[in-house]
Amino acid sequence: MPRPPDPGALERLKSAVGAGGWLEAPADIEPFLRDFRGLYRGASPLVLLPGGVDEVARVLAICNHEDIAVVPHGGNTGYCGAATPDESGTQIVLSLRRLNRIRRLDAANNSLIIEAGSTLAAAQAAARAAQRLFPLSLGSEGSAQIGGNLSTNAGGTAVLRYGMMRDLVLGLEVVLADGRVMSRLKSLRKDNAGYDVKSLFVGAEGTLGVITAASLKLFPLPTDSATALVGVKSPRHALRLFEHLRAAVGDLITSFELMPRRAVELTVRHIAGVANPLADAAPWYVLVEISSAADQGLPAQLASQLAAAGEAGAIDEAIIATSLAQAAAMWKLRESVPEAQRHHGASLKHDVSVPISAVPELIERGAELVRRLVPEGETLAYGHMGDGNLHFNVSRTGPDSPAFQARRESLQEAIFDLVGELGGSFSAEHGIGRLKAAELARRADPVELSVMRALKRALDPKGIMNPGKVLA
Ligand code: 2HG
Ligand code: ZN
Repeated sequence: MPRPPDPGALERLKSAVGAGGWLEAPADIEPFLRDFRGLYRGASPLVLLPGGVDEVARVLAICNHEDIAVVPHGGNTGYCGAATPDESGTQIVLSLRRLNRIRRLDAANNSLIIEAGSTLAAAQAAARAAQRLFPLSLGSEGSAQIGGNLSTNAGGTAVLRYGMMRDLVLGLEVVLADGRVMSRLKSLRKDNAGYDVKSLFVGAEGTLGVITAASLKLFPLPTDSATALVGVKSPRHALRLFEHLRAAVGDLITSFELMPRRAVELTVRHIAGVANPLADAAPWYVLVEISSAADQGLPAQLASQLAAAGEAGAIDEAIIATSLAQAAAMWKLRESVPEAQRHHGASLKHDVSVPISAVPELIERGAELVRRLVPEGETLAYGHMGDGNLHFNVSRTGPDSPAFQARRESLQEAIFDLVGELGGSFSAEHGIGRLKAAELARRADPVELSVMRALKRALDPKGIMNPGKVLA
């Protein structure tokens, strides 16, 4: 069991990272104590900012020896509180932000070795500079860090085509809880040398070790693409459109995002520079993008497929972006929905996934649950329909209130039960962190949970790595 660090241990930790590698003044450490959503406010005696993997290794060796709990910290954009220390004031925060070098880009091998504290945007830019694509794409990519993307197994808007972060990893460098460094940074598509150990650290949210660098997969840079905003009558119509496009253009679909009218209205109202390019207010909207690394006349293809979908009654209206700026404006409309929801008022959030065929049923039955259990709320279910991941959120106009928050548990229980019934997951792309740790303990398959606990004991026998997260 971790215990409070004594002054001597704190001094040893500071000298392990050297001058400029630690913070302890209350004003300096404040930003590390709050999570992005403001759900948690922790305390910590020390924030460490190691400058290299050797320093991370020294820090963990000391913490393991002294039984000091460590909370790895990336860009602090997570939704489940995984990067925030608890309230005890005994946990050390380990920020990876100084590990931000690009170690190697091999264009011929389509791979990039990059350190964990680099932002996702920096990884994308490095790939682009070499005429390659690193496809993970999220609203917070300017501040989210690669280590956090890996540790939460981040998803985003291109999962349908390229997969989640786990699918984009070729190798990892990880510092284990006892300070040993696992250097498994090979950039191979085929490597069957034993168990897939690196995969354990993806989605582990810093509970098994600290990821310090990764070898990531790159792809050809798309040179042809088409983006459209489509108005549809219902999620069932959106599903018909999806099936139509899948049959017509197959794997060229990169993104297929669903939004209700209310989400579009709130975004136009609250976010400067956002407009709805469609003439009529549709009940639901789909943002679809198709792309290819070979010139295939995609705008014309998308136009003719949308026309066919219109004739078949799947869609009501559509506009295809005629410039990169117009496509970017459509993306801004979609990516600003969470911020618009924040401006609008309090919200109850559920990051869930179901098979795409069950998305309409989830929305219909979920909205019914909201009407029954949260009469003062309104459903705002939007997200990555193409991969079955919805942010089934409930908004309340105006400030938060104890009455609204008091509905949280019963609604969450009902939504997660519904998701389970539909063969889905109560945690799709935002992770478990502290927020959903109790749910995982209740909802995971008991045998799978016992395997997770056995892995935790094996890799972190003293329980110093991010205690209270994932496995409560
Ligand atoms: C998105 O898809 C993000 O925009 C955030 O995952 C979702 O705020 C949310 O609920
Ligand atoms: Zn999302």
